[in-house]
Parts: sequence; C-alpha cells; structure tokens
Amino acid sequence: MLPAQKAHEPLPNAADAYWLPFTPNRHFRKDPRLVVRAEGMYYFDPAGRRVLDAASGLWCTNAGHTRRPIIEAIQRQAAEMDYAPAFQFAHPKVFELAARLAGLAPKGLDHVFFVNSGSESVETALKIALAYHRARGDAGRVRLIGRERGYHGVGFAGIAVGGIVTNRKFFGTLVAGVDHLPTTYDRAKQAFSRGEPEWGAHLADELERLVALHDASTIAAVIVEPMAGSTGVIPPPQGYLQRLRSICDKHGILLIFDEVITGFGRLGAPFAAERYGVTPDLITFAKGVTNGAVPMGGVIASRGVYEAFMTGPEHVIELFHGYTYSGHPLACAAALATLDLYRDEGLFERAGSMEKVLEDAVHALKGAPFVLDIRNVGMAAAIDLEPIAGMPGKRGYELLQRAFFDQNLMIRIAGDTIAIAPPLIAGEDEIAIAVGGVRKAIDATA
Ligand code: PXG
Repeated sequence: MLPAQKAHEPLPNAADAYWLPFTPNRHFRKDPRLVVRAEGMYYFDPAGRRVLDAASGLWCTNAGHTRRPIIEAIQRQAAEMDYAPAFQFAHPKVFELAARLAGLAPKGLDHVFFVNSGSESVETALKIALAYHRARGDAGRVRLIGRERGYHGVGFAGIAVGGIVTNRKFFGTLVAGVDHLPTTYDRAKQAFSRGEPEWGAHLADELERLVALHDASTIAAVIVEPMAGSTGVIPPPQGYLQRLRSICDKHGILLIFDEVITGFGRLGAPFAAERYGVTPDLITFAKGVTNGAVPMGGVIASRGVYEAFMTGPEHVIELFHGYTYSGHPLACAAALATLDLYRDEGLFERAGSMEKVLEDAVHALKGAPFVLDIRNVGMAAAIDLEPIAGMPGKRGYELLQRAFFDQNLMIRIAGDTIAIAPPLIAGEDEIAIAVGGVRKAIDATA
C-alpha cells in the first residue's frame, strides 16, 4: 500500500488503531466499554444507557461532568487566545491561577509551576528537589525516597519512586539512587478500619533507618501520597505524616506530598496537607484542578524552595525545566472556572460532610462474598476482594465489567481491589446506588 493511500484509508477494523493505556487491549476489543456523553453524576453509552460515575472519571471530575461554567470558560478562551508561549512569555490567567492555588494551599506554599499531568508534576517536583539542594551548595543530596505501593505516575522518576512492581519491572534500570519506605498497609493490623487506621504511625520511623543506611547528606527528598489512591485507598495511619515531617525536618530532607488525587476536595479539604495539619515543602497536583476538562498539573513550592533558586545573575534562567503547554490558556480558563465552582458550591466541605455517608455505606459490605477488607477516607473507599486462585486481578476485572454492563456503574479497580470515588456532588441516593451496584456485582460473581 502506498503511504499516500494509507493516510486516507481507514483500517479494516477501525478499532485496531487505538492502543489503550493500562488496559488489556485484546480483551477490551471483544466487549468494548464505550461512553459518548456525560452530565453531572452520569455517563451515557452509545445506546443512551445511563451509567453512574462512581470514579469521577479517573479521580478527576470532582464537580461532576460537563459543568456549564467550565465549558463556557473554555469556549471563551479558545476564541480569545488559543495558545501563548510558556517560556519567556505569559498571559494574565496563568498569574491569576497561580495566586488562586497559592491561596488554597497551606500557608507558606506560594509558588506554582505548571505542567500538564500528574506524571509531569511528579517529575517536576523531584527535579526541583534535586536542583534545590544543588542551588544551596548541597549537591550531594541526590537520593529520592518513595514508598512501597506508591503511585506517582508513569515517568521514569515516578515509576522509580513508585512502589508498584508491574509499573517498574519492564522498564530497565529506572532512575538510580532511589529507596523506599514500607507501605503503611497491613491487613492483619488494620482490616476494616474506618478512616485513618490507628496502627502504623511507627512505620514513618523507617525513614530513620534509610537515613542511617545512606546518610542524610545524600538524601534530597521523600515523596508520598498522603492517601495512597491507585493501590486501593490506603489512608495514612494516625500520626504517620506528622512523624514523617519531623524526621525530614531533622535531617534537612524535603517532603513532597503527591496530591494528584487528594487535592481539590477528595479528602474534604483543598489539600490533604490541610486535613492532616502537615505542611510539605512541595505539593504536586493535577486531575481535579480543571475538573478533568483540560489536562493540567503543577507543583506548589514553599517560599524557601522557590527563593533558593532566585539567586545569581537576573538574566539567567533559574530552573531549566518546563513544557510547551505549561499554563496553557485553555487549562487556566478551565481551572479558574473550576475553582469558582468548588468555592461557590462548597464542594470541599460537602465532601467532608458526606464522608460518613460513604463510610457507612461501604462498611455495610463487610461479610459480602470474598470481601477481605474495606477502607475509606473522604470521598474515597476501597474494597479488597479475595483473588481467584492463580489468577490475580481476574475477579477485579470481571467486577468492573459486571458493574458497567449489568449495574450501570463505573468503578475503578486495582487488581482485585474495587475503588469508589464519586464526584463530590454525589448525594446520599447516588452513594447508596453505587454501593448497592457493587454489592450486586460481587454477588453475581459468587
Ligand atoms: N500521582 C498520583 C498520586 C496519581 O494518582 C499520578 C501521579 C499521575 O497522573 P497522570 O495525570 O499522569 O495520570 C496519579 C494518577 C486509578 C488511577 O485508577 C489513578 C491515576 C491515574 C489513572 C487511574 O487509580 N492516578
């Protein structure tokens, strides 16, 4: 076939061209799950069937779908100015958004660097951490510490500090000089905890062990999700994050909270840092910042970190890093409208007040077939199911399918763990329907 012809002719099976991310592609094609429209708490499939979104898309549509003010802000911005160069030029909305985000972040975190995804926000935060120490003449601090079961996106540094074996083992040597704290999850000690488990704060002391091993003078930063989302909603043990903060302080190590999921109300506060009263040096964010409507992410840095860079001759670039689409006008417009919506509808507070409703609903699944543990915090919950012997992940995948096709319900799965994270606009009825649908899907697989 001539290249010219190829460009014009669709493949015999049009679905073949698309390589889906984090999806079993061949299996998907047999029974594709398609959605064509969304509104509020619901998706609609091509036949018009309504599907309750119990996952906020992928943890991002916190205000629900296709909200008018966000749509209109994007439309207006697209017509007014489609793009502005991110390097050496700027546009008004990017300043306004940075100020708004600094206002939402804990006191002292007041400089915002924009990127386009959670993965980029992690790469950026880790690079800032390394460059920060170097800028202060402490260039020996090159090690990065993550945590087992952590998810920090799919960049090379993100998978290196992350703690998910399947996301790591295929990709060579990753980034050198990385070590990991242990996961804070131990089913034997924590099963069926409501909210933050009582057991586990002492696991932060493992950082002292890593300091003893590597010496503090070699460690740049520790990165953790305040609540581990992707590996199944693992809330921090009570006191754990406080302990991590004080050990980092003691040794001059930067603390990074990856708030890509926990930011923008998921835990009933603008950021989890506020819920836990712990201020990190850097916060990564993405997802909810634009309600998922336009890709955007970023890093919020403390004044101290920012100011360490603001030295040297003023005509010289301070941080050799950035993306073509950093602070994209459409993303900024969407984010400003999103933040207005969160504020005007009190959605962060609403998430806090609905936490107990979701908690009671999911914990009522205790005793259902295969249920090994149930966890919840804020507007997020997870149910661990017993894997089918020799086929880890199969039960989870079957549940995803049954929920979608039979229960008109979109959930998340991580292996054999079900995650529920509805938009923060969810009412009691919708939470009950979502959890009821999960129950029916579980019963159907029994
Ligand atoms: N950090 C954290 C804490 C995340 O949860 C990322 C970084 C990466 O973000 P991007 O925008 O590069 O995907 C994430 C993303 C799930 C699920 O089902 C979770 C994520 C993405 C997709 C699915 O749990 N988290």
